[in-house]
Amino acid sequence: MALKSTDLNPHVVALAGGVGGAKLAHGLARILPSGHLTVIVNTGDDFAHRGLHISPDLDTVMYTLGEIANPKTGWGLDGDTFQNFEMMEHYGVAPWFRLGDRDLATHFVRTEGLKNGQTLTQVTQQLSKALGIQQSILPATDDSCATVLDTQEYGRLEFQEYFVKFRWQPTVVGISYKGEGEARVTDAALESIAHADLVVICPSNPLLSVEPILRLRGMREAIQARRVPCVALSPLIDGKAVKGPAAKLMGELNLDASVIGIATYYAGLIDGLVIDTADGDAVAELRKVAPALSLYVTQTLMETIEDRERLAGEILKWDIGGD
Ligand code: FO1
Repeated sequence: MALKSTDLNPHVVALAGGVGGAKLAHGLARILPSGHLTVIVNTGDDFAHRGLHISPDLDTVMYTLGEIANPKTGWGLDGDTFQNFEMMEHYGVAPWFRLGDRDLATHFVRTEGLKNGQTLTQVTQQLSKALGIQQSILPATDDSCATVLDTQEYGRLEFQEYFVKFRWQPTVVGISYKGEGEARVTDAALESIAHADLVVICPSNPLLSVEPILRLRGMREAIQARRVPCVALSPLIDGKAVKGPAAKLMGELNLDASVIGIATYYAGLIDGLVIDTADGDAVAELRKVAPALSLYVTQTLMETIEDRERLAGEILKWDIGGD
């Protein structure tokens, strides 16, 4: 099913998590007119740290769309300083989670807003508006839905302990999505899907960034009810993650860390899968395991802003199901 040809400027809903997802969302933001892109963001990485409510994926998407993200790390603010952090070290209490001096303002405003009864959706709108961002950035839920990892070495770890403190090295034997079944998709997120012409699952970690969104009550049904194309981009190229633990984690959980594994993971939800040219030789195998899945082979590594725009443009022009 192709995008309705009348949709010269479709309404796109992108599901995104960390750095990789934010890059594609940025490419879509740069080529779609304002008001045509909604980014629904994972909040399973959120945690309370030194009294602050931290929402890393919301901040990464916000800073990336605002073109003020640190280009080297993908998270935090470009050009930020860490004097607060150095003073903490001076006191001998340096935390393992580095918060930049300007980045702190985001956490202060968010924590204050939530304490004053605002929802995470409202605070995110306030922050992104102040940053001049045209697109709608929505937390997938306003309820808490922390992702917890069961590890061989340390037992249960909160997401940021696993990801940052232990640099995602522990061996994961299980993942639980706290709030699963209770945490609800926000009305704003459901509304955006109800008006979508295309749903894009960004090249984020399927287990850590996308699954927490899909597990929310009502999300899968909302996507499937729409009967508009839903496409995913593989976060793996030639069996490796561009960044982060996706391949390692899939291996630890006995999933096939390849485009075949990604197609299988999203089976029943997606109509199309975008894979890198490095995985072109997997097309025959993909046609066998997922005959109804449309495939698009292109360069999916996004190293420049032009890469992000090109890839986003190819997805919008793709006649899904036409292949
Ligand atoms: N990632 C790190 O590897 N080290 C950090 O010290 C760190 C601090 C940090 C502060 C604010 C923020 O929004 C993100 C931060 N991240 C850091 C990245 C974050 O852990 C990940 O981007 C996501 O949670 C996973 O996608």
